Amino acid sequence: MNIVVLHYHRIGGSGVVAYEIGRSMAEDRGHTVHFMGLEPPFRLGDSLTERMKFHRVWVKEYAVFDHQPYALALASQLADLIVEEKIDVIHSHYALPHAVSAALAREMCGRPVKTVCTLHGTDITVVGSHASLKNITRWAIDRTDVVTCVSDYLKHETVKHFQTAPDRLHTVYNFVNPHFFHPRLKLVSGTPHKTGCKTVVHVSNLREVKDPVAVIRIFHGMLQRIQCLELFIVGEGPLLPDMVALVKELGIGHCVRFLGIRQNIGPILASCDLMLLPSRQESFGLAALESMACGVPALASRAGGLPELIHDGENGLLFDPDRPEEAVEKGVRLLENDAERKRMGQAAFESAFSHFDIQKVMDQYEALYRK
Ligand code: GMT
Repeated sequence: MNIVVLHYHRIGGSGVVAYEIGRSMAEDRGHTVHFMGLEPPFRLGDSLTERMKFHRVWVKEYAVFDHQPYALALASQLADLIVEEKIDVIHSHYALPHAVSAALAREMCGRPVKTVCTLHGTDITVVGSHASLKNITRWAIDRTDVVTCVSDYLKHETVKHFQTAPDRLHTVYNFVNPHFFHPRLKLVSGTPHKTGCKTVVHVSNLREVKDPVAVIRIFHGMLQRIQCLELFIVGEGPLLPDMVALVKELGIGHCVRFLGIRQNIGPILASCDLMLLPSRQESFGLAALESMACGVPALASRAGGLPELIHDGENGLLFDPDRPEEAVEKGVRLLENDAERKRMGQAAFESAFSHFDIQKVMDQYEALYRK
């Protein structure tokens, strides 16, 4: 099959999922995959091949525009690509604007290409359901042949916000690539940890929905009970200044390291003891799954789709996001109990690769493409 993948290139879950599906369809299953966007997916590097191509979308700058019309430029150039490359399937990641551009391109080019859209989260819960974009989001969902959601929670939210018929929505969970996330990646030397200290890690784009300021508060609570403890923050985002200010106010700068954006986070995750994810909204929580795949249990909020991958007390820990003291209590208990942490880490690893195995998920996507 000839497949187009419409993706966001910035570091983030939907970009990772889009790239990994494209890569696997090309490398493992022999399809030809055309990534299309403003920049190549961040993991693509120089691995372009005859089966894996990238098409940059050109956007015309013009003084009349306050905002460049990316969605329209994408639709227009996609219409050409569909015809030139005899495209069979367009797979949009994140409804806006990709599913809209795909629907417009199909209409424009006259070729009966099929469309798939994977809804990732805030494209439904925050942006798509906002009054300013609701109609166009519903229009795009209705015109897409196959719509997938990364969790049952997101499926439920889509039905709630857009009254989509539930049988039009397929839950296809996210997955993890063992090449990037695995316990064997644990750093044996060159680890940034202080000797003997336990380590907590948080990975996100530090936006409001992730509640990254709560990470600092919960960590501070843990620090009252465990003397030698370090926190690593991976990522950048709008709440970074608030986090830095709180660290300073609490006087815990010597225990907190802001690592910024990292391309390869597997070795960092695999070298930590606990992943902390206090999100207020999380349709799936790919960062939690990546940490589980590294054998590191996640302590996460009971929010969105997180309980679909984390089973409290079995392969990780859940807490009420309105009760940070519950997170402190559960986190401290696990950090102080090496045997239990090891058992839970093993259970996390096993569930990451049994329930979220990349090839099983690719079977599901490929079956939907064929359908
Ligand atoms: O929807 C977003 O906030 C962006 C998106 C991303 O690109 O990181 O995150 C969503 O998609 C991920 C991949 O499917 C999920 O793991 C995240 O849970 C989801 N984020 C939210 O729902 C807040």
